Amino acid sequence: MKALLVVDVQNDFCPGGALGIKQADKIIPAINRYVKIFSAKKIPVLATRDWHPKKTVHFKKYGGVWPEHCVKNTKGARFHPKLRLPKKALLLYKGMDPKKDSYSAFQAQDKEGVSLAAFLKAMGITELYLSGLATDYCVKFTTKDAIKKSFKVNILLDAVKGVDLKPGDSAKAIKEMRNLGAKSLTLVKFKRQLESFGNSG
Ligand code: VGL
Ligand code: ZN
Repeated sequence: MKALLVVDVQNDFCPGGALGIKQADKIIPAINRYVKIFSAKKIPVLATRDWHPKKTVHFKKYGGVWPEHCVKNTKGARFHPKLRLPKKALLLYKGMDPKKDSYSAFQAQDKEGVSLAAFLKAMGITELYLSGLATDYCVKFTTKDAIKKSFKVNILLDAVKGVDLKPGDSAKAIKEMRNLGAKSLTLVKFKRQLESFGNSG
């Protein structure tokens, strides 16, 4: 069984946001296309949001590396208005702990505190398709955790974008993920694979 993971497609990570990633909004049409395809195949779609308290060591002001961003319940923390998620999408939150950075979606949980891993287990999911922001942080750390937990991972190259605090970080992250065993693909290749997808994923 497969699932599509949409990572942190939030206003603050897009141009104009507090931690705006260059051209981050350009991947949203691709994400929407993947979402449509997966939904039509009845494959679960899960979406995470970076969801910080106002005061956290994740922010520069308190010793971290980032400007204040994605503070829970603010406009910056909302999904980008162009993102189209299915009504049934599972919504997860991460970064709530004021004492640490948490980048991986495996540190995310739903409103009731159910973790990503628990959801995936309950749904019998063993293979993930990753999209969203940022390639060199959440996507990378999620991939590492997923592979450690024996999930198959596919990076949707046309549906991710990185911060590149240092130039080349995203390219390096993709190399790293592929070395760990993640596959990478784009919509064209993905559509070719579709033939082999069953209704049950
Ligand atoms: C992230 C930077 C700051 C991420 C979160 O999850 O990719 N990146 N906070
Ligand atoms: Zn953050």
